[in-house]
Amino acid sequence: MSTLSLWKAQRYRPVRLSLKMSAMNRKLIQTLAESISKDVEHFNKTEIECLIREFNVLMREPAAVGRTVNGLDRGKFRTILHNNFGMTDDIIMDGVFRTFDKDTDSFVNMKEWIEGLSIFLRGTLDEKIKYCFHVYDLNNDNYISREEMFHMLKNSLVRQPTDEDPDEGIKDLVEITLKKMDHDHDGRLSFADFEKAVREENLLLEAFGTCIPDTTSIEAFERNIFQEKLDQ
Ligand SMILES: [Ca+2]
Ligand SMILES: [Ca+2]
Repeated sequence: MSTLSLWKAQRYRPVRLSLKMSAMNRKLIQTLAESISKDVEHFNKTEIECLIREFNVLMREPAAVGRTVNGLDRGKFRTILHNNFGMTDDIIMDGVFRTFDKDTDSFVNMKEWIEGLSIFLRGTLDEKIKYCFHVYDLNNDNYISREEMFHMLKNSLVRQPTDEDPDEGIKDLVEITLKKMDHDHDGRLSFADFEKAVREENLLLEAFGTCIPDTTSIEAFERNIFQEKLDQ
């Protein structure tokens, strides 16, 4: 082989290889999207392909040393919520993480990411009621207790420095909220209580802290993932 043809072979082989790999990748992503789309509402197949690519980009950022991980960990997930949706409340962000991490292995895998986003970005009222209840049920026992309400409200309210006993004000707020939402008067909110109250007054959906993004940040997030990628 002449030097020139050797040079050509070396030069072109990797290119061909990477084209082949990206074709394989494309096929793999299409197959994955096909299978995920059977279980996910609100996204079409092309959108799911975009979400898979985005997930792969997010996963490429370095994980903790020496660990192979199968999804986004809590820290990475919080950063995404913070940077894209302006969330700052740690208790709420952990709650959102819990609703995404359906198999409770402490990682949000690709399917959990896409399923979670379908409700987070495009959920119906029914889906959002279930989602918010789950976010607010901090210990996962199917009730929002007085203690949980207190914990969340205390964390989310801006306190006045002049308040003598700020906890008193929050306790009052918990009691007012219970009066409004605790339909069966057992001193805690079941899913039925929560659902009934929210159907009567939609604003109560986020009674214990903002956990659904606003329209502007949803639009920006979707534009970034769907449109720009589709334009390429
Ligand atoms: Ca998981
Ligand atoms: Ca609970």
